[in-house]
Amino acid sequence: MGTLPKGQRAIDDLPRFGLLQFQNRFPDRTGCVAFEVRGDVANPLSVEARFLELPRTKPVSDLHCVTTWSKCGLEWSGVRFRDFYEQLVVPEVRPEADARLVVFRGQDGNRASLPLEDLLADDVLLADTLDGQPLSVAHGAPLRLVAPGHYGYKNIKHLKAIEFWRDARRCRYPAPGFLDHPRARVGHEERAVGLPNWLMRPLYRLIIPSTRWASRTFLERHLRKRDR
Ligand SMILES: Nc1nc2c(c(=O)[nH]1)N[C@H]1C(S)=C(S)[C@@H](COP(=O)(O)O)O[C@H]1N2
Ligand SMILES: [Mo]
Repeated sequence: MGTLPKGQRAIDDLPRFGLLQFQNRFPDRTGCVAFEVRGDVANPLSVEARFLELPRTKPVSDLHCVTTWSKCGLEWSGVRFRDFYEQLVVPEVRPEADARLVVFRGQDGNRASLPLEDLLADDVLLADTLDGQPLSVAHGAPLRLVAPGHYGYKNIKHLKAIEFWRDARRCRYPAPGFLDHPRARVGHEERAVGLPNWLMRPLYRLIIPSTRWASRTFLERHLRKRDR
């Protein structure tokens, strides 16, 4: 077994996880991949079938939540963000040269931003399957970002839009700003802005059990209603 990044602890399951205000919100459209590409761009585009023409890859990676849990060895598949950017975004959507801040928006209202340079790394994926199955509602149907080098909260699920902006103020994180590190690199333990990790780790650990419980309870209720 490899060693985990600093401050992380391995768990055996993959919980549905996230900020309290999104735990009772669910995607309307989960059947097939469909999202908007827009921002400071020449030609905004709705992507559906075009996604299926992009080259696919099947990486294994670890998911590191900023609250300190890590789930190792997740088998995703999908399209490398870099291939999506180079083969579809650059030639067709044509972002302005300095539009290098990328915002991801989920159908549940959650959102996050990352610098374009971080997203062009080899291991960043737009994933539509986990363990060989289409993504579940719990884990991001129909499409999610998988950026293993960045804390979980940057890995937006249920993607409905990917935006390329010049200005970082385009994305207001749905929690106090100091909890949104502009890069949130796991390897540099960029957990919060201006607060030390010795403080953030135990505070975050406290909220894991209640978040797990609430996320699961809301999901079960949603699936029962949906399947009735
Ligand atoms: N749309 C959306 N994406 C999201 C979240 C969310 O609540 N909504 N939670 C984030 C957080 S905090 C984490 S740790 C991971 C958890 O992914 P999982 O629920 O598949 O385990 O998703 C991230 N992406
Ligand atoms: Mo998280």
